[in-house]
Amino acid sequence: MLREMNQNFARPGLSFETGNGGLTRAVISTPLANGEIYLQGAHVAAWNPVGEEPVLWLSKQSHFSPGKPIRGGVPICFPWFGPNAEDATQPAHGFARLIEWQVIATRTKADGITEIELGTTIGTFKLTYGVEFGSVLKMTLRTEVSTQSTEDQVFEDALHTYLAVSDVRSVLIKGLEAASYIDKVDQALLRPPSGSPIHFSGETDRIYLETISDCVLVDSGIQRSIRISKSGSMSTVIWNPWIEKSKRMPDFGDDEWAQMACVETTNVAGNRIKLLPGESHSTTATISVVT
Ligand code: TA6
Repeated sequence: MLREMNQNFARPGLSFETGNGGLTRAVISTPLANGEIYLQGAHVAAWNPVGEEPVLWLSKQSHFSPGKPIRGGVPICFPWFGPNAEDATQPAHGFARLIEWQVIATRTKADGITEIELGTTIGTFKLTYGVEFGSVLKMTLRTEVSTQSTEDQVFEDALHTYLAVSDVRSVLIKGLEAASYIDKVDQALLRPPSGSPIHFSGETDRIYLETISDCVLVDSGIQRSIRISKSGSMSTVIWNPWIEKSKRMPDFGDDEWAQMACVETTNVAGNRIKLLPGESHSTTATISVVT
């Protein structure tokens, strides 16, 4: 399988190999960037521009087994976010991150960016995911509703990006000062805009609504700022589990909470999406190191 995959899709700077847990991954190593993406969940597990420290965080205790989500990198949440509203027995964040996607194409673009395109089908939804590994990381999830569908379809999507930070207590996130948010740590209350950058001092789990803003994560501990730009996304989720929740997650080291912050590019809650048969929607997140 690997040999055939490399025959069909490998190219200079991109090859397929057996990764953690025996899962198949594409490894990218070019003059612009290094990266990894697992076929399971079409899960971007690593990315850094050449010369830069890792930008994505990955738990040292992550599962790497079929049907289980990888902890870190960029999980794809689809067709719902968080627990399933109708059926608590369904997997959190939907199926997209639990199944193996198919490689559709790989390309080296004129500017040296290496692109991989994967696809899968979930019910009446056809998903394609294009990831560009370059001096910036660009991820586009395209959702299309089959023309065979007899009714319109509603879904939530999220590119659930885990960013690596020096210490989350010395991080600020700018860009959401003017957005109202659902505070999942306080009874899911809807709170008004805070008017100031986000600072982490405890478990933080917020869904910012009706916002198209870029975010900038300022990490004063290593003098690095990371920009998270987006298109086709009306909500942004900010998450850090802090101490107690980290201890309750078997695939999350007890002390790892301080080294990560999630800035998630989403369409969730009141910003969920409705498509008619044959319609499509694309959600794009672009991650760049700005200093
Ligand atoms: O993105 C925030 C969140 O919805 C949190 O509530 C937390 O559950 C996190 O996602 C991780 O979810 P997971 O199912 O990957 O453990």
